[in-house]
Amino acid sequence: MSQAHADSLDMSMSLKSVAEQFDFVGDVLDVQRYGSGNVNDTFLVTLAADPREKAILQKVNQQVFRRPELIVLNMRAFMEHIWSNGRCADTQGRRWETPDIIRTKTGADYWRDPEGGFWRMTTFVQSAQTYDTIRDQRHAGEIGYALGRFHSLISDLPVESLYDTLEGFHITPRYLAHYDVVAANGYPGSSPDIAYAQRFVAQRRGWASVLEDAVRRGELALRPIHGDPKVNNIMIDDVTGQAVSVIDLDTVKPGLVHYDIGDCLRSCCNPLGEETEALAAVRFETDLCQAILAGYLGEARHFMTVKDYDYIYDAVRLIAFELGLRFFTDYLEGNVYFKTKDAEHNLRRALVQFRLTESIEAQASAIQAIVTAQCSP
Ligand code: GN1
Ligand code: MG
Repeated sequence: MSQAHADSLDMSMSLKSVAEQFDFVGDVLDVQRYGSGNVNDTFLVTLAADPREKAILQKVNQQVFRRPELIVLNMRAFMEHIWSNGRCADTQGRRWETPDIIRTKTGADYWRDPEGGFWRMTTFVQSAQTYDTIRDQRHAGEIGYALGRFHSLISDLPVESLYDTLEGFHITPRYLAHYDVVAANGYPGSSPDIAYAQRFVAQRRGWASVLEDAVRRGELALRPIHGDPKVNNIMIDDVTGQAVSVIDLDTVKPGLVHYDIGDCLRSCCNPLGEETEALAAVRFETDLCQAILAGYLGEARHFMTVKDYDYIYDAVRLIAFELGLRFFTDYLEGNVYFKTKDAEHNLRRALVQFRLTESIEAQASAIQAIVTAQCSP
C-alpha cells in the first residue's frame, strides 16, 4: 500500500466504533479489510448476534473524490429510481439484488469521523461472490447480462439527476493532458519499459479523443453509467452461478455507456487479469467478448442506437489504453492515485493494459465482426 493510503487509516477511532455509528441492528463482532479496490478502503462488517449478517463499510478516498457527499446523493437518486419502478429485485425467475444504503444512527447517509474521514455503509449481497479474473464463457455471459441489466434499470433515469462526482473520469483527452503535465517533469530513468510506454502513448494520442469527438458531433449521448464494471464488481450466486448484483456504486454518474462496455470488456476478456506478471501472455480473448456482448445486448438492445454500435470497438480499445495511461501517469507522478504494493507496481499494471490494447488492435477485424453479428438492431 502506498504511504498516502496507509496514512488514510491512521486514525484514533477503531474500525469497530466506526461501524457502530451505523444503524446496523445489534453489536458488531468484527471488521475486516475486504476486496481488492484500488482507491477506497473497504471493510466487511460482521454482526455478533448472527455472523451470517454482514455489511460493507467504506472509507472514501477524498484525494480522489473531492466531494464524497455527491456519491451518496447519486446512490440515493439511483436507488429511488429503481425502487420506484419496482425493478430492483428478482424478475423472470432470476435473483437480482442492489446494495442499499445503511443509514447512521442519526439518520444520515454517511458519517464523518473527527478527522474529516468520510464513511458509508451498504448492505452485503449474501451467498454470492466476485472473482478477480474471468472463469469461463458462462461467467462472461453472466457479466454481460449484469451490465446490460444495470444499464437497462437506469436507462430512463434522467442524466441531469446525477452529479458529476469525478470530473474528467473516462475522458481520455483529459488524462492525456494530465500525462503531458506530469511527463514534462521528466521520466524516472530510461528503462526499456518506460521507453516502450512513452512510445505507446505517443503513437495513439491523435486517436484518444475518438469518443469525445463523437459526443461533440452529437453521435453519442450522455447517460447514467456505472463507471467501473470490471470483473470483480459483478457478484455471482454461489449456487446458480448466475450474476445477481453489480456492486461498487461510487462512480454511478453521467457518462457514455461506451465507457462501461469498454471497461467491462477490457477487464473480463483479459483472462490473466490486470494484476498479472505474465506480461508476454496477456491477450484479449474474442470468445469471451462474444459471450459478454451477447449477454449485454439481451438486456440492453432496447436503448442502443445505430451510432452506439459503431463505437463499441473503439470503446474497448480506448478504455484499455486509457487505464494503461492512467497507471503510467500515476507511476510517473509517484503513485498518488492508485494503491500500490511497490514503486514499480503502476508501471507493471500500465504495461499489462498496453499489451492488452495491442492484442485488441491486432484482432480489430474479428472484434468488429462480433459487434456487427451481435449488434444489428
Ligand atoms: C479503480 O478502486 P477500484 O478498484 O474500484 C478505478 C477504476 C479502474 C480500476 C482498475 C475511481 O477502481 O477506474 O478501472 O481501479 N476507480 C477510480 O482496477 O478511479
Ligand atoms: Mg470502483
